[in-house]
Amino acid sequence: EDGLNAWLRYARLPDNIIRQVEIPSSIVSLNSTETSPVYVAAQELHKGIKGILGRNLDVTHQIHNSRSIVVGTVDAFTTTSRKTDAPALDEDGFWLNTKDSMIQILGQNERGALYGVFEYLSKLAQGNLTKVAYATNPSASIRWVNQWDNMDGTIERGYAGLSIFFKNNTIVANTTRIAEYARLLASIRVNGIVVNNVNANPILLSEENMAGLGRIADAMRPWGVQVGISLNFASPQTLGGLKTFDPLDKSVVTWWHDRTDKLYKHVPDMAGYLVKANSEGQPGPLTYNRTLADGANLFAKAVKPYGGIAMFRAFVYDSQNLREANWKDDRANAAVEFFNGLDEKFDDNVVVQVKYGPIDFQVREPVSPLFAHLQQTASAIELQITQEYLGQQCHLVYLPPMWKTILDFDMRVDGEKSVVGENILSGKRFNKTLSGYAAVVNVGQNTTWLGTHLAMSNLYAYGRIAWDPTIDEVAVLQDWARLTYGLDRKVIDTITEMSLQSWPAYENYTGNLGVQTLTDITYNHYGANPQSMDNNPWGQWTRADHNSIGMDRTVWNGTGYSGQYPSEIAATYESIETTPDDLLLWFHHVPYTHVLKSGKTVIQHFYDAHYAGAETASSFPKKWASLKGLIDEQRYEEMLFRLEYQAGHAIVWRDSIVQFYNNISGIPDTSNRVGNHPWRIEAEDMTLHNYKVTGVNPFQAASGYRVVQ
Ligand code: BDP
Repeated sequence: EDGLNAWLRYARLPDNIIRQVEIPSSIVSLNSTETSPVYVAAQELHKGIKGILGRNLDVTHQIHNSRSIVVGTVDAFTTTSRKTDAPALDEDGFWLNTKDSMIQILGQNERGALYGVFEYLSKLAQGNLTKVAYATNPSASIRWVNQWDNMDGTIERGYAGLSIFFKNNTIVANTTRIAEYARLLASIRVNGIVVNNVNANPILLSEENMAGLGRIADAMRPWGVQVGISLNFASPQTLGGLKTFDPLDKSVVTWWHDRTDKLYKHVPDMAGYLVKANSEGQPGPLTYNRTLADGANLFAKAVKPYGGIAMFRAFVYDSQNLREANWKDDRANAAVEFFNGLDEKFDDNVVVQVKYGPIDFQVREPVSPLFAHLQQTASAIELQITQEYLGQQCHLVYLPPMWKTILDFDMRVDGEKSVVGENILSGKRFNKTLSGYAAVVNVGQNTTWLGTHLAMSNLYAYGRIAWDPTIDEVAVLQDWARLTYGLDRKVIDTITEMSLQSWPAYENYTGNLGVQTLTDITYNHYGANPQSMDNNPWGQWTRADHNSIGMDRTVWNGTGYSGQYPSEIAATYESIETTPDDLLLWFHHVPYTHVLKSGKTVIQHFYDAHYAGAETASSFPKKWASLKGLIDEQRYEEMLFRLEYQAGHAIVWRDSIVQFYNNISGIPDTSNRVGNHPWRIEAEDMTLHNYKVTGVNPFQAASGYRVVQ
């Protein structure tokens, strides 16, 4: 198995389970148009049942008898004069009733019916034969993914090969993989996708490419996935030849409206736009002294007549003006500062898309305080499935436990319960209709989609969590594991154990106590390079010196960031005593000898955590090896290769970090491991053919400062 089918393998159940399954003899799809989600849903049902049970059911479009599985919208069903107990559903919601001889899979809309079919098949594929009758509705209306695909076919921060969408500055001719991706997304109830990089190339708006977007949308529409695009703010100038891209200039407004009208001719149901402005060198409204709201509203107005939305990213910061020497400078402050005073200024179809933490997808961050400030403005959280700072799919890191630290966090806005997922992103806390989730996925042409098999649990879980952020991340993982690898108990237990250990282990051997991922910050964001985490122009600093470490973000003495939270939370973070250990260095600058709540010093915690993390990673290949013969050879071997690599790389991480801080602090490890490199085989001690021993930069990445080249 090469991974292409992901969790939709529809592998045949064992005979003893199949014998217990009672299933109607036909499928009725209440829509006979081949491109409709309901039609596609019935085909999927046919395919799934054939795979899982080996039964070949008829598909018809009329209900002839009650022994059938009926798929359609509630409306279409009731016009057949049949009765249903389905309660009133929200948009995209569905009703699943397997208790009666007629199985009802009914959606509020066609998309909902399709989701219901995937739910039914998922139960069947897991051998779950319990009869059920229930309705389920999404927590939020926006459940999107973002792709950072470039027009030349490369993918920014993509680790699974070239783009399935673009090649040579145009849209690919063959949309097969695009439709397959839409099917995967539909199965996890994702309803929108932005297909191109937020660092957008205006060429996407050429006549030819707009027509190409139409083909992408045609391939994804049957699966209920609406297409949107990222825009480059300067396009009226760079592509349109205008003198300006000032968002309030008449010719600019006309240009955007005209392009938008043309786009909607090709993609009548386009989801909308996504805009990265005034960040990391991208143009934006601030160039003309206009506000971010002026910029966002320009696009919102253009898509409004078509029901589209303008997603506007909160990831706005000015790296030119950040100075580490200035104790008060702090990139973490940027989003709230830039959006200050704008909450009432955005049009109602603008959605501000906010990264989960205030910096940039680090291994641990506190929740972005901006969620508490956007009370009138619609907002969505931005998560990252592509593991940019988290091992780039070469390391197993199951992300939902990390996402849960954000989604389950109660921001206590005005002293009231304001849990990020349940209350804020659901729109309930501030009475919003538009709100939700976006995740940067970056699948590529690799048959595994994300570059490696186990990384797919993150994509699967993302969709399920966006639908219901209160869902148990372990249960979701196990659903995914059964669908992907079958029902063997040992397989499920082993994958569960490894996955749940993976994020804590990664945090242990990369960056502890909220100090950020101590990676190479210059560009690639991969591998250990703690010294690059200071004096860089991106404002990702640890402020480490010979005696102390951490960013003082307090109001009384530091950058003032903790004051951006609602008062109860601000008070917690303001004081060292009440800040949890795992965010200590995010909020405070302390001596290496500072004693944590755990009783250890900061420096000893660094040492111990790094040895513990690497030890956990070294157990992964052994655990995986115990599954030999229980899963197919191809996926077994490919994953073993990655896990062995991770085990080795975790040692490099460990030794780099502990050596660096041992050097800079001069404080010995009480267990006397630093410098002794347990379990490490020194390459320079081996007999080398065609290799030479040489120096290395950063020095701490190798024991003895030497590597083999
Ligand atoms: C950073 C990435 C960069 C993205 C940027 C963004 O390193 O490639 O363009 O975020 O989100 O994490 O805009």
